[in-house]
Amino acid sequence: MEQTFIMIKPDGVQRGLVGEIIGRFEKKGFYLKGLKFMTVDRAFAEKHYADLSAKPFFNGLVDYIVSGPVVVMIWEGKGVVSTGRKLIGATNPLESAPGTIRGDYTIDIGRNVIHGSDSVDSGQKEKDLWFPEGINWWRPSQHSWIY
Ligand code: FUP
Repeated sequence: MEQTFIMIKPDGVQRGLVGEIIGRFEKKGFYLKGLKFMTVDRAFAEKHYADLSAKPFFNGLVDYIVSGPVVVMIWEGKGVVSTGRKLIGATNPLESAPGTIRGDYTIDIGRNVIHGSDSVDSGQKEKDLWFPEGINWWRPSQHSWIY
């Protein structure tokens, strides 16, 4: 089953948007398969955004990601990569449609609240980077006491 890596960035955590964001993914019907609250150092943030290292905004982007705790998650479900990106909205919040997370909660591209993998392949790479220990999750059917 398809999986994607989602990060609630430091501004999303500090502004109290964690529950709202998780709720949107849950209500859509995706499964939360992994979740951690963590801070990262510059080397780690640079690795995550390595593809953007030549961009003029790269250093500012790294400053932002290391500025406070982030919530990182693995979500699973049919079409979760592309539909997750639809829930998130366009990179520039001023161009994100109302009803999307960025469209509803932010106006600044440099403080755009959330990251989502842009392909199945990058989702796998980001999962390996952020969850090197793997994810430990079981289906409720294997544990009937959940019901
Ligand atoms: P996205 O996949 O929507 O997160 O967008 P990108 O991978 O293109 O960009 C990663 C992050 O870089 C964005 F979330 C915000 C930041 N960024 C800027 O700060 N300025 C820009 O002009 C473009 C991106």
